[in-house]
Amino acid sequence: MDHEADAYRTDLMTITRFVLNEQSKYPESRGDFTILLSNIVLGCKFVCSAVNKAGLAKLIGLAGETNIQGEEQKKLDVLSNDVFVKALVSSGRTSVLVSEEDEEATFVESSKRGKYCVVFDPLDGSSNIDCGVSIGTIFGIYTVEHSDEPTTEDVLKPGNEMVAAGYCMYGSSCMLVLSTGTGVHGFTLDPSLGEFILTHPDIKIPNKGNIYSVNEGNAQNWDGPTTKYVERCKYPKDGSPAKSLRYVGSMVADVHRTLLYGGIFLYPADKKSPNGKLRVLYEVFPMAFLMEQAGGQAFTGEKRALDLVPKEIHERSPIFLGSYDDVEEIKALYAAEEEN
Ligand code: AFP
Repeated sequence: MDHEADAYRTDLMTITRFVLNEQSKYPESRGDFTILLSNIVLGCKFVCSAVNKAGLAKLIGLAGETNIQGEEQKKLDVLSNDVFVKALVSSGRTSVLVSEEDEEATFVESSKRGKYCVVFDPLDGSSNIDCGVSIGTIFGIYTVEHSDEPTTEDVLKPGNEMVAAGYCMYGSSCMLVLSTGTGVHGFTLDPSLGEFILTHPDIKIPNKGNIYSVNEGNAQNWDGPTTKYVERCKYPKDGSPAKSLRYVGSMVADVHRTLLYGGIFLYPADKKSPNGKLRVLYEVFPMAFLMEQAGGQAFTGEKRALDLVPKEIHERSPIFLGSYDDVEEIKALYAAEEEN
């Protein structure tokens, strides 16, 4: 056994250390956010372990329930939702929870209430579970106005009021990407330690990328600007090389790649789904928050994504997010269409 190397590992920047360091910059802080985050981290570790064991534990398969989006729930979705709801409530730091899996918001009982609201998709990309493709948890955190009387209004706020957002990707490695409003940082789970270690400090998305990511099967129903944009990706007019297409169909995986390599992820409106598919509170907002914090942009086809004000907790919105210059291009196409 290499004791010297082992001792060196205790010097690593774990996510808990990282958040405690951040907290120490705010002398008035009482550690509530650190406690909340450590409960989210616990939930992620639990789901990661369940995802890894899914085949073994025969967790895969339908649980016989249908969620409010009309999708069949898989056992892992049900489990992940239970894991996060319990972890968040028991943190004693939350008042309102909104989960993709629950039709109504959950209001935490008064004895366990705290000053935060958490919106989350406990297991996004669940149609990819059975074939072992990367899936993930997405979350966003707000502060509550009056923790003695929380209401749905506490989460029906624009994304620019989020205090933190992140996702955990259960892939070839388990990675948690987090922003508390001061940049984006990536932590990889070291399974032997059970700790998330800072492996990707201060992630910055390249200003321009050579990958576009979209479900092209919907192309016949797209609007003009999206059609034009994708056409340009394939047949650039300025003589630059065509962009590559990559699409997993699991938002966490597609956005993670976009964040690290640059490029653009699109889930536009189409004739069949005029509001697109992705949910504002727990898909669009957290990913838009991370993109902006990494130096990219997120646009809905009408406005900056984080300026949307949702009216319902499960509202959807079209979304174009990624490298700054790539999003600028699609914004210009929408602006041109408006002028005509
Ligand atoms: P599932 O959870 O049903 O697999 O949906 C995943 C998702 O919400 C998001 O993660 C993907 O980006 C998007 O839907 C993929 O949608 P399409 O299958 O329509 O391309």
